[in-house]
Amino acid sequence: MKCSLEASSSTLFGSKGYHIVRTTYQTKDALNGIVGKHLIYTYDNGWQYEFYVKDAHTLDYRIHSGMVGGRWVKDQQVFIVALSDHIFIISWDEPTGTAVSLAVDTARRQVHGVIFFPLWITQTPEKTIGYQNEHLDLMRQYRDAGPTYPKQVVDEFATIMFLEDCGPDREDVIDCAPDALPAGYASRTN
Ligand code: FER
Repeated sequence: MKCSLEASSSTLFGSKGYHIVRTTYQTKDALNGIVGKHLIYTYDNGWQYEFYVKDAHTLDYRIHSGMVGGRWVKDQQVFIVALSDHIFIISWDEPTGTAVSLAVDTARRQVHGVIFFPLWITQTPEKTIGYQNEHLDLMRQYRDAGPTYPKQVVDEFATIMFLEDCGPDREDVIDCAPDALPAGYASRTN
């Protein structure tokens, strides 16, 4: 694994909406095993999720069931690192204030997710359901209004039921609400 392509401290605000500092970087090739992948997976608590890695820092996703089932998002900016050629960590902070870190093992077809929900989502999850991209300012208002604490930390394993390589930069992989999909879409296995 190639590391330390660039060893510098970088600070940026702006498009990501928050503040990230990282000291070392991997080469883009390190992410070849995850960019373009499309996964449908089910957590051990029964929650079913789907994501598509559109490029090395962009995720589209749908939530089929669970506390915020019905929620879907395009162009979430994320941080992806490789731990091996088939193990990746994808982490991000949502406009809602939910923070997520997913460890994805494409060879063993396993995910481990840690989701840190602010208290307002646990209390009123329905506020976050739907197509987030049309309500980004509202989500930030809810986030800033809180309450944030105590957070609900969901620490769960999931099994990848469906995995395909769509290649990068596609807008048609995730482009409608979960309930607009054809019957059986999310229960496919391969
Ligand atoms: C996941 C767990 C949580 C995931 C997304 C989330 C795309 C996001 C949750 C939220 O913002 O409510 O596995 O995959």
